[in-house]
Amino acid sequence: MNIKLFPLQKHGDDRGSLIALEEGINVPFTVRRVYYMYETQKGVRRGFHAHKDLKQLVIAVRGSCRFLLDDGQEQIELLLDNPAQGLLVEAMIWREMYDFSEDCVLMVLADALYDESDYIRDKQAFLELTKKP
Ligand code: T46
Repeated sequence: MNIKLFPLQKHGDDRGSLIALEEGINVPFTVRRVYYMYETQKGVRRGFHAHKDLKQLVIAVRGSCRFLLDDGQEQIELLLDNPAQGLLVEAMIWREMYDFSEDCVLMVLADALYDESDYIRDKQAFLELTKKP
């Protein structure tokens, strides 16, 4: 599956921790947009879409949540619970996010501006598009 979960270098000292996100170094694309979700309510499931082209790096900067990722052939579930871990999600991956902790802040770096026409929100259409001949 076209995703990657990788460690982010932590600069820690007795004052605390710091992580730098740098284009071309640990962010493998040009960052055109950053957004974050927080105060996600208990029991909420978000996402339910894939992107035609968008590439994103997702980091749980605080708290935790689970991801269901599906490329049309296989599904995997991941727990994001570490601000020193990045989840790179390429295009054409169906995603759902759930089990948000109360304090979860999920930050996302994206390689394009917001564009509703890049979303595939119909699971059946997504499965058709990703079906192997
Ligand atoms: C994704 C997952 C991980 C904007 O106006 N600008 C933005 O940049 C974004 C991301 C959203 N919005 C608006 C569109 C909706 O009215 O904010 C509202 C909530 O967005 P959405 O329902 O798409 O949120 P999620 O959590 O289902 O999905 C988001 C991203 O949209 C998506 O690209 O991969 O987080």
